[in-house]
Amino acid sequence: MNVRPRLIEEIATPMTTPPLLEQPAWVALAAHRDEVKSRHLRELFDEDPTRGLRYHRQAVGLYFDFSKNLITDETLSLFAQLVRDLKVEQRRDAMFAGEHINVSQDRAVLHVALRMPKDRTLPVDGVDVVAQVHHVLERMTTFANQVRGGQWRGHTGKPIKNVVNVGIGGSDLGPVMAYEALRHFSMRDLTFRFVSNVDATDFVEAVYDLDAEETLFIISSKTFGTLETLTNATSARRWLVEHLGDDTAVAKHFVAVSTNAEKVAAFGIDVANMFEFWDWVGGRYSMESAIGLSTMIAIGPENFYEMLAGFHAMDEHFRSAPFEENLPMLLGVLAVWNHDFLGFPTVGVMPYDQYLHRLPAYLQQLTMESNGKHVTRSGERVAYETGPIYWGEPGTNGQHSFYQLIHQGTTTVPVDFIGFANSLNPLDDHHDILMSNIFAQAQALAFGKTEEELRSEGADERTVPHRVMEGNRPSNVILATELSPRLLGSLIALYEHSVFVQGVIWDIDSFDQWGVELGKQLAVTIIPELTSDAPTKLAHDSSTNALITYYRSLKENGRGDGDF
Ligand code: G6Q
Repeated sequence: MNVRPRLIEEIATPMTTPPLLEQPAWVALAAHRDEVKSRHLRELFDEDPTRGLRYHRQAVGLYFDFSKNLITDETLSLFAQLVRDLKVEQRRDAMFAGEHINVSQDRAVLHVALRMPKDRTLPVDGVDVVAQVHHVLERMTTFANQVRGGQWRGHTGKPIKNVVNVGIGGSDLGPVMAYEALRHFSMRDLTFRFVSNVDATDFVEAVYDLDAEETLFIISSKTFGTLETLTNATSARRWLVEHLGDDTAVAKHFVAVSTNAEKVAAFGIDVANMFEFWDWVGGRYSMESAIGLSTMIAIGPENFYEMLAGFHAMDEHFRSAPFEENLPMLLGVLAVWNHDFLGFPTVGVMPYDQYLHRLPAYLQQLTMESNGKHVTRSGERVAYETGPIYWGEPGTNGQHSFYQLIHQGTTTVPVDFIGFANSLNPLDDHHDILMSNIFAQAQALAFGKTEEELRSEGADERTVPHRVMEGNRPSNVILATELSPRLLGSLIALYEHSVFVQGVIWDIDSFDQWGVELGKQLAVTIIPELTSDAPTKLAHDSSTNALITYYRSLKENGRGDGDF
């Protein structure tokens, strides 16, 4: 497959299709919403006893039940039309073909190439990216095996026992989420730590009990220019050199993961110890690239390849299944339905699996950094809601705190419940208790509890209004056999592609992140103003001026009573 990358103008201005709000299917969905909004999930389930089965799909090891959404067959067929009219499938194919669909950065978006099998080829701009990917995977494999096998020795000859990933955002959340998720498969005599925050506490606590002689730092940064990561990496280098008393120790204790060999070398890491990736891998889509080096060391190359196979299986499903059977398409359009048509501003992601406790944070970046955009691909202000807020906590913990609002608050929160048939740590009846809560919570959210039911249960009349659960609150349930590297890959790819589908519908660039870039620049101008010898006259707004001045005086005299 060899494609001519389309010119940026060709992609950014596909004005053969009318804007979203004028799309006939969108207009029809808006009218349809008014009908559906008056319905209750109780009625919809009563009218169709097969609903729970009809609105479920199975693919790539996942059972996806979306029956407890406020939808009918018409909702799905209107979305099928919308997806067709907006050429979502063609845009998907353009991504897989390496076209520059990240329009504002004029880049291909090819995380799907990171998990293509070795026998595939994908020439982009004349280079086979699959061959590049596998070349790096092989280098990672050799290195991971050396560390795991104790052949990679530190400066004093001791094998590595501790691996510290230093990175932030996409260079941290994937590695930490994957390590936690797959800890069961990890090599238990290695210790893994993840340092992301520029708050020194993060670094100091991470290395507090580590022996420098046995510690390997993986400096993960796509650009190798991110202030937080470079600050932490510099502190890590100083810590190591202080402990080992020799500058040359860096060679055996630091490796880099980056796209920027020059900056890696300038930092003092031998590029022979650099694992490469490419500008067509977005940070939040990079956990299965070399950014996953810590994951590979933890779970071993074989399991890492299994994870890649899981990603790839979902890629193939997304690429080939018709809309009606396509899990990412369905998850994506349901998110648009709940957000744009029913007006629900957030999505709760509740994994009922302790190993997935960092999944909500990971998905928060994936979804909100991708689809938190206010202009279309051609730069027009959008006239509709784009990305919802994602948040969540593992069950059952959340049930004892914020689920109250989900059940009885005035805001509706659609929930994605994620659970497994088998526990990796079977212990008495823990797992059935855990899973009974998914089923019960989804049921209670959908069907609620009426006054009549409460009275028939003998509830004290005064408490009846307080105990009523209106129900009609949507949820998805995603079930799988058990958490495994392969399953994790498929689950992440499901969300990645669902984000893609939403982004195409909203006609936004899901693959840039100018808001994050802004954050990287803003602090830099203020840093020099926080030192005691900086000029006292500041040129910001009055609030920022006062805050900086107060901070400086508090820092200098401990009382904050300086002249501000
Ligand atoms: C991800 C974002 C962002 C990025 C970090 C770290 O999609 O671009 O979270 O991953 O800002 O950037 P570096 O990897 O370049 O240090």
